[in-house]
Amino acid sequence: MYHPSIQRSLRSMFNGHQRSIIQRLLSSSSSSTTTNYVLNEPNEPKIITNEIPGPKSRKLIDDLNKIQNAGAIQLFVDYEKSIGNYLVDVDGNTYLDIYSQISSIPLGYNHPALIEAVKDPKNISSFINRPALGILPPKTFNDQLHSALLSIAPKGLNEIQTMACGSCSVENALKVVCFYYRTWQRGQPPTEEDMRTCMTNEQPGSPKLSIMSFMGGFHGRTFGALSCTHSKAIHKVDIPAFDWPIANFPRYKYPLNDYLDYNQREDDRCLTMVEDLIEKYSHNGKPVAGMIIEPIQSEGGDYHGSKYFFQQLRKICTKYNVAMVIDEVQTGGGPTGKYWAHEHFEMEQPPDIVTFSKKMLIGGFYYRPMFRPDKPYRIFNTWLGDPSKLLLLDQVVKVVRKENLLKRIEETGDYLLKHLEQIQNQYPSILMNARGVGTFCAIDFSTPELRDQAIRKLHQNGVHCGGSGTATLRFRTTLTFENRHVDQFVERFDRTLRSLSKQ
Ligand code: PSZ
Repeated sequence: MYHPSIQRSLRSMFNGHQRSIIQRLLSSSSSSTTTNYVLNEPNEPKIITNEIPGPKSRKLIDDLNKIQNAGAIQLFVDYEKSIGNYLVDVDGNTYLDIYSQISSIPLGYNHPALIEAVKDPKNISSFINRPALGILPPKTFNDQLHSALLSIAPKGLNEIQTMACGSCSVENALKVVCFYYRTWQRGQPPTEEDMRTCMTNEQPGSPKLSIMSFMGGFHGRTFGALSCTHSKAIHKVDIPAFDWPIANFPRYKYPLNDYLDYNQREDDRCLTMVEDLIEKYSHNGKPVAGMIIEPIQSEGGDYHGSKYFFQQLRKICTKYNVAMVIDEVQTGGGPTGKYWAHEHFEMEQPPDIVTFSKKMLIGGFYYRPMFRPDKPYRIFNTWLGDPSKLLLLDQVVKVVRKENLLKRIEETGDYLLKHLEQIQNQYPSILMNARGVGTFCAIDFSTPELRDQAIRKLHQNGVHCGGSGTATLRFRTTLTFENRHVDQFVERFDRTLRSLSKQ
């Protein structure tokens, strides 16, 4: 039981408005053990300002711009009023949100299951005492890891390391790859000479190893991750980069069934390049210790790789002892209809490491037991994540299981893709290449300008959305996205396209 003063502060934790929202959400949701939660969503989007951003957003953007570069800010948001798949901005505009904070909101805004977790008095200490997880984890930590993370682990990846964000997960996964590779090369732990030379960034302690990545990939903006990122120049310019091999990721022609031969040759071209680069870098004294790859290139423009491509890639990695790191930061957590997009590929062996963040609410990576670092403190930082996020993730995983949301995402995704295909047939000079798995869908515009205009008009028509690559509209929905949301999108997309084609 909590000390009376903590109980008092608990009672006063929410102001009147917040209490009424929570009351409303909870009263409309039934108990979590019997029926599903009901999201008290608005009926449809509603835009009330003449321009977007509206005047209140614009004022806040101007004010923020006085103290930082606020050029990327689109809107200021009222997160208290946003519910489920609807985002409400400070001007009172309500948007259907198909972007969900760059794919990072699993169940929608203010989901009652998460509010319950925050309200539960026994969770308070988790929210206010953020521990240094690597040295002083809370008594509940092991149970949390099992229940929130290991219960949904990709097959064969039985160990887990938490982190704070996606880039941090990638950086540390790449370090694990290098530990493993050097230990394998040497056949023993680091020697005295390794320990001495690493201090001045010299060989052999700081070895000449490389990590393969793919053109068009995105893995984060920190130094190591940025060397593996090849989506946009503005991410990389002015930053020193490692000389690491960059292979091509397939670029298919759609519809896939009309271009089977072409696409097969494209797979083989990229696979040959991968093997050639592994051999070239090995001859040049920078052996490839690992490769990092997204199951679907997400930032880079929603480029998919086939089952065959990934199955062959896994074989190549095994052949050359190259660790296969699959970056599921954007694809993981359910939007493809499976927790892990790479599971669609049915590779004969699992990847060696899988990184995650975004919809998982906490960052981190799963790894095969042989990749466990040999010594403590080799993978370490102050927070190593945040157990309060594990509490929330645990609720998410329970809701997904109970409400069968992955199955529903698969169905909603089929419905969405069918509509995208219909729309592209209606506007063949503007739209092409509708594609996707689950609701992780995308469609290309004939030019970047048209795509950008469409996004602006969609905002005005009440859809919050974003692009990927240069001319692509991407779908990054929550896991509670349903057919009726698709219908609302389709109606507004059609209106948008009609006005574009009249220009
Ligand atoms: O512009 C940016 O920095 C963006 S926009 C979307 C992302 C980053 N995604 C992050 C991301 C990702 O999609 C993949 C596949 N890997 C790593 C990352 C990095 O995650 P964060 O942003 O959490 O560091």
